[in-house]
Amino acid sequence: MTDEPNPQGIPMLSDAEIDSFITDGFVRVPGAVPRGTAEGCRTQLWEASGYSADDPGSWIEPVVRIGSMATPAFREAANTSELHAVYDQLVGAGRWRAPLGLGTFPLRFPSEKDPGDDGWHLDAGWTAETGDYRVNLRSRGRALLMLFLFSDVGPDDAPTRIRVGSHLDLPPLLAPAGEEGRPWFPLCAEAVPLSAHRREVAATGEAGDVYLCHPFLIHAAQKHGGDTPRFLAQPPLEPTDLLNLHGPAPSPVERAVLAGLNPL
Ligand SMILES: O=C(O)CCC(=O)C(=O)O
Repeated sequence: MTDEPNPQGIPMLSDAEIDSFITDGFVRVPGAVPRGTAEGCRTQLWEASGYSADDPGSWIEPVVRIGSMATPAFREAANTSELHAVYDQLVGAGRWRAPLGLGTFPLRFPSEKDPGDDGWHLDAGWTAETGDYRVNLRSRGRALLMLFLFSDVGPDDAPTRIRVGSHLDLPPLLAPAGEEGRPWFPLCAEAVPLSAHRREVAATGEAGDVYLCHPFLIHAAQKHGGDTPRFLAQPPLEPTDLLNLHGPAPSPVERAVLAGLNPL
């Protein structure tokens, strides 16, 4: 984050961080959620999981998924002034909806078992009337993919894997499909091998860190080989409208889509 806060005294992303969001597809905001708030959220997630933090014998499955949480602690976590400032920087002021809570939460526990949900993918934008998940070039339904860390996540604690720059591979696949977009499953089947050459990084960090990712970023879960259960939320940031790819001042999310369409 830059040393120069905005006029309200809130830290902002530096120009270099915005440039790396455009080329890499993500930026980490350390301490975006105060540690005490993140710890309070984690306590509520333990209660919702049915497992006990003090009893590893109760951690039976490698992954427990919690749908959504909208208690004051989670609303606060999603809406810190620092995050609002960064949502403005990446998506545009007035172009996103303040989250009413957070979810979903894949909670990952140390285990020898295969979690069964660790395939590479991008997240879908919206659900069509037919029930199928879809994605379009103007990213209907999703302004960002966000990864909220609610536990300290080291390299062995099942950090989400990210293919750096993979969001740039999607626009040429989506452009011919126009506003209707493409069904999510066959889109992943095409995009995942295309991005296989991309460098891989792990979304490690501390409880309270948040990764803000381009909506087209290819990512994957992984098996937990460490000791500390990994607590994470992976919500979308909802847009107020579709991306505008012909405007005079494209946002960083839009600039990345344009970069994918017109590589240098
Ligand atoms: O658990 C993770 O690290 C990521 C999970 C994920 O990408 C998903 O469930 O869509």
